[in-house]
Amino acid sequence: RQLAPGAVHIPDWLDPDQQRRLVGLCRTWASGPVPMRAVTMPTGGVMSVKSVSLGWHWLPYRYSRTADDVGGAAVAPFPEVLRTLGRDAVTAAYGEDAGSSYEPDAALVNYYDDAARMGMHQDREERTNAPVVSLSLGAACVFRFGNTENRNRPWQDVQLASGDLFVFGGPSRFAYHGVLRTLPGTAPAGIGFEGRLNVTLRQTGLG
Ligand code: MD5
Ligand code: FE
Repeated sequence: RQLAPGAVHIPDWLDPDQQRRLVGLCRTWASGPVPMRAVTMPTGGVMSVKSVSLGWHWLPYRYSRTADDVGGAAVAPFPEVLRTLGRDAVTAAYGEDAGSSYEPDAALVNYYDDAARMGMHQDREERTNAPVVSLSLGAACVFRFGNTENRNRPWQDVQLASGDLFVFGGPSRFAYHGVLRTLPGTAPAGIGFEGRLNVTLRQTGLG
């Protein structure tokens, strides 16, 4: 479950009930003040993943308090329930001391349909090296965990399934990573969702 120093995968961390509740929350967040949308990159390409942010609005390659690329509405506040979940997640991965000092202030909810993927990239918009917490819901995916140097080999391909926790911290915080494909039809029955959702929690270090 440790893929590399600081990269900890805990399969099935959320029980079915927690998964179903988090899916419900994602639905609520997706219809908040800022609509879930596909981000347009500075190159003009449109991401196949749709996303919505809480706390801070992510856009390439910065965070803002307002949705500057989609109407300018104020971003919904970062919910307390995710602060608690984030601290529990970091505790599960690294222990109490790390968990109790984790102060996430931004969440990114990514929605993948059957065709969506995410190219290899680093998450570098944050001004801290606090861990990123990743929670997967619904359909499984093939996730590529790369190295810190470039988007090429070496990498490790792992399946992330509904309820899985992945924490990326320490030397793995700025590793390249991406989502090769989702695995349609693999969402657990009773979760109320067929696609893939990923919720990431971040500590931006912004005021
Ligand atoms: C996803 N999301 O499945 C992934 C999970 C994103 C994104 O990549 O930027 O929204 S988060 C994976 C991640 C985050 C931070 C660091 C590392 C991986 N890493 O060092 O490998 O939608
Ligand atoms: Fe990322």
